[in-house]
Amino acid sequence: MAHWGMFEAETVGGEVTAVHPFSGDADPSPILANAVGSVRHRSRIAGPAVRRGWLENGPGPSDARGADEFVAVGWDELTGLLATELRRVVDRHGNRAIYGGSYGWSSPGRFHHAQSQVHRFLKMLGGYTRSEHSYSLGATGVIMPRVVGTHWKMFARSTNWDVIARETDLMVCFGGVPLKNTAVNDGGTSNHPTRGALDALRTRGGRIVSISPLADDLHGEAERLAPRPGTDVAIMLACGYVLASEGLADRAFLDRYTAGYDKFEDYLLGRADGVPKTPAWAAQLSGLPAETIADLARRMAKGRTLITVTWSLQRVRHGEQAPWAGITLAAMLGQIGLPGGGFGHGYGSMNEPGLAPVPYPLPTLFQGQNPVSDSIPVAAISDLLLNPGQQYDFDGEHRTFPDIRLVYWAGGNPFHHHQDIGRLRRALGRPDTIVVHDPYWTPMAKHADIVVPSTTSLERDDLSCTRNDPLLVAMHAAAPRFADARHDYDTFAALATRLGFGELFTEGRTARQWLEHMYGQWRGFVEADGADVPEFEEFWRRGHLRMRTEEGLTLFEDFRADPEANALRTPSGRIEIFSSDIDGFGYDDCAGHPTWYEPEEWLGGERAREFPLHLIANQPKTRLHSQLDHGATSQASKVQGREPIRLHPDDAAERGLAAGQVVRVFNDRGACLAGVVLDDGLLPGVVQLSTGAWYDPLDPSDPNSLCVHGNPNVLTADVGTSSLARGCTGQHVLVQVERFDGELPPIRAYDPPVVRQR
Ligand SMILES: Nc1nc2c(c(=O)[nH]1)N[C@H]1C(S)=C(S)[C@@H](COP(=O)(O)OP(=O)(O)OC[C@H]3O[C@@H](n4cnc5c(=O)[nH]c(N)nc54)[C@H](O)[C@@H]3O)O[C@H]1N2
Ligand SMILES: Nc1nc2c(c(=O)[nH]1)N[C@H]1C(S)=C(S)[C@@H](COP(=O)(O)OP(=O)(O)OC[C@H]3O[C@@H](n4cnc5c(=O)[nH]c(N)nc54)[C@H](O)[C@@H]3O)O[C@H]1N2
Ligand SMILES: [Mo]
Repeated sequence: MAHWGMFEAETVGGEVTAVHPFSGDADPSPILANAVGSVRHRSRIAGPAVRRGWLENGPGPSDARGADEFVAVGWDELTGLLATELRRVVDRHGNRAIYGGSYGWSSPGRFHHAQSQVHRFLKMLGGYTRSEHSYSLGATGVIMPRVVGTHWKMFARSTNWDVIARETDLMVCFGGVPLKNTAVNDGGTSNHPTRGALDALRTRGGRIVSISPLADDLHGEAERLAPRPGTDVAIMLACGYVLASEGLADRAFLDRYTAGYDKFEDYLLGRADGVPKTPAWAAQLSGLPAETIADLARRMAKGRTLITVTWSLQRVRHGEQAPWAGITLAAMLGQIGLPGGGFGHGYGSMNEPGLAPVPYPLPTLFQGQNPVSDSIPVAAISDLLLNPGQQYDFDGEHRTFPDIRLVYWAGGNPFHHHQDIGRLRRALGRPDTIVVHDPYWTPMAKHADIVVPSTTSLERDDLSCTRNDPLLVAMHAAAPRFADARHDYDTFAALATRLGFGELFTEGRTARQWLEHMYGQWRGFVEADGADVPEFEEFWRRGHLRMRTEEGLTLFEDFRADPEANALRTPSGRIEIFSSDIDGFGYDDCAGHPTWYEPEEWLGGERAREFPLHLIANQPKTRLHSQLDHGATSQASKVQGREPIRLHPDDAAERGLAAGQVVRVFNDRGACLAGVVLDDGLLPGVVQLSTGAWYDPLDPSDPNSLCVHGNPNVLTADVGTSSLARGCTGQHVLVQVERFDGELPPIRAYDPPVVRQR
C-alpha cells in the first residue's frame, strides 16, 4: 500500500522491479511506477551520519547547515550522541525547547508511521513544542469549526459520489475536480472512483462547471470558466448578490439553519460599505463577464446544485474566505443537507471526499499526552525559529514563540512544504541541533546535524487502512532492509532504552507483536459491530479484509432533519454566516462574515507590474509531494532534467520562449530554473509549476541561491492566510520568466552529500 494506491511489488535482489495495481482499483494512479528502483536508489541514506561541524564544535547555531560534509558513525555512537544531546536540552532549557512538530506525510501504515512514532517518543521524553493544523488545510482547520463546528467531518462524512452521480443537476466546482489529486489519500486507498462518478453524473444529464485558471482541472466535457486566480470569493459574493437581489435566496432555510445572514447581507448589498457586490463588481476583479456570473447564479437556483471548493483555494492569502463564502452561497440556495445539493470541500483535492466512511475506530498506536502545552500553527516554523519570545495572534489568542534549541524531524520535508526557502534556511541556522530521520538524502536531511537512516514502507510489515476505505490491508515487506537503515520504531526503542524509558516505549513488544496487538484492539470494535473477524495469522495470509462502510451519505443531512437535536458545535448551533467570536477578535484581515480582501500576489495589483505572471504552485501530477521525485513517472515529465513549467503560448511568444527550453523563474525572493511546456488551456498571464522538485541550490552555502531544479518554494512568500489561522499560502505567487542562456548546471539533488568514513 502507498498513499497513492494498493499494489503488489515484484522484486529482484532487494529492489523493486515492477508494480502491479490492485485488481479492485477502478482507476489506478501512474504514480505507482515511481516505486521501481526506489529501495536501493543512490539517494538512500546508507548509515547514521553526523555533520562534521556539529561533531567537532558541539551543538550551536550554524549557517554551515546544508553546505557541510558528514561523518559516518555507528548506530551505538549515534544513539549515545542523540541521548546526550536530548538530555542536555531537556535539563538546560526544558522540554518546550524541543520543536517536534515534525510535519509531513511520511508513509502509510498504522504502526511504522514516522509521525506517530516520533510524537509518542517525544511525549514519553517529557514533551515538546508541537504544531497545529496542516499545510493542507491551515485556513479551513480554523475557520470551519467556527462556521459549522467541525472540519474533518466535511471530508470524512461528505456527500458520497454515488449520491452526487444520482442526484446533482449542476455541480459548480471552484478549483475544478482535478483527477491527479484524487490519486492520493493520507494512509492509502484501494480504489479511485472519481473519474467514474463524474462520467456517470454527465451521462445522467448532470452539468459540471469548472472554475479554474487551468483547463485540465476537470477531465472531459464541462463548461470552463477561467477567472483571475485568487478572485473566487468575489465571484461567490456576486452570485450571492444575484440570489439576494432577485428573490432567489431561500429565506426559510437561512432563518432556520444559519446565524447572522442579515449582517452579511448588509455587506453583500453594499449597505454596510457602499460597495454592492454585483456581477459587474466581480467582473472587474475576476475578468469573467458580469452576465456569465449572473447567469451562473440563476442556474444554481433552478435545480439541485452542489457547490464545491478545492483545498487549494484556502492555501492562499485570506484563505479563510473561500470555504466560508462557498458554504454561505450554498446556504442561500437552501440545499445544504439535501441529496446531491449543498456544499462540498475537497472533491478533487484528495481521494477521501465522496467515499463512504467505516463506522468504527481503526487500529491505532496509542499516543499518550504531551506534557508541554506550547504549540504553533504549523506554517509558522521560520517565524518560530527566527523570533523566540515574540508575540503573535492566532485564532483569538495572543501567543508567544518559545525559544527552540533542538528541532526533531521524522517523516516530513520542510524543503518541500515550507514557503520562502531562503528564509527557512536562515531559520534553520538558529537552533543548536537538528535531527532528521528519513530514508533519503532529502534537502532537509542535508541540513541536519544528526542524520538517522530510516527504512521505507517497502521494507516493513505493517497494517494499513483509512477512515474512508473498506479495506484493512496487510502490508507485507517487499524487500530486506537497505544497507544500515533501521525502522524508526527500532531507533526510538534503542534511544528510549538509553534514556531510561525503554519499557514504557516498547511495552515489551516487537514490531510484529505491536501489529498483532493493534489488530486485536480493532477486532474488538468490529466484533461489537456484529461482524466475524479472523485471527491475525489468517488475516495476514489473506492480505486484506473488507470492512463495513456507511453508504449513501449526504453532508449535514442529520442537521437538516433536526437542527435542534443535531445542532452544530458552533456558538449558535447553526451555520455561522456571521461569527460574533471572529468579529470580536477585531482582526483587520478576517472580519465576522465572508469578505473580499485584495491579496498581495495577484494579477490585479501593483506588484504585477514588476512580476506580471501568476504562478500556481499546485500539487504534482507525477508524484506525492517530494516523495520519489527520482522515480520513472516523475522523471518522465521533466524537461532537460528540470521541473516543467506550463505557460500559455502567448506568454511564451512574448518572451521569445519555445517548448523544451530552460527558463529562469524569479521574483524578489528567489529564483529557480524550470523547463518550458506550452499549454493553451491556461488563462494567459497564469503559469503553473508544481511543488516537489528536490531543492537543488547552485551554491549550497548561499541561502538565497538559485535552485537549478525547479522548487517553487524559493519564490513563495512566508506569510499566513490571516491573523485568524496563519495557514500556508504557498499556492499563489507572482513571478517573471526569462530564457536561461547560461551553461546548464547539472542536477545534484539526488546525490548524497560527502560522507567521510573514520
Ligand atoms: N508552494 C506550495 N507548497 C506547498 C503546498 C502548495 O500547495 N504549494 N502544499 C502543501 C501541502 S498541502 C502539504 S501536505 C505539504 C507536504 O509536505 P511533506 O508532507 O513534508 O512532503 P513529503 O514529500 O510527503 O515528505 C515526506 C517525507 O517523509 C519521508 N519518509 C517516507 N517514509 C518514511 C519513514 O518511514 N520514515 C521517515 N522517517 N521518513 C519517511 C519521505 O522520504 C519524505 O522526505 O507541502 C505543502 N507545501
Ligand atoms: N498527485 C498528487 N495528488 C495529491 C498530492 C500530491 O502531492 N500529488 N497532495 C495531496 C495533498 S497533501 C493535498 S492537501 C491535496 C491538495 O489539494 P488542492 O490544494 O486542492 O490541490 P492543488 O493541485 O494544489 O490545487 C487544485 C487546483 O486548484 C486550482 N487553483 C489554484 N488557485 C486557484 C484559484 O485561485 N482559483 C481557482 N478557481 N482555482 C485555483 C489549480 O489550478 C489547481 O490545479 O492534494 C493531495 N493530492
Ligand atoms: Mo496536504
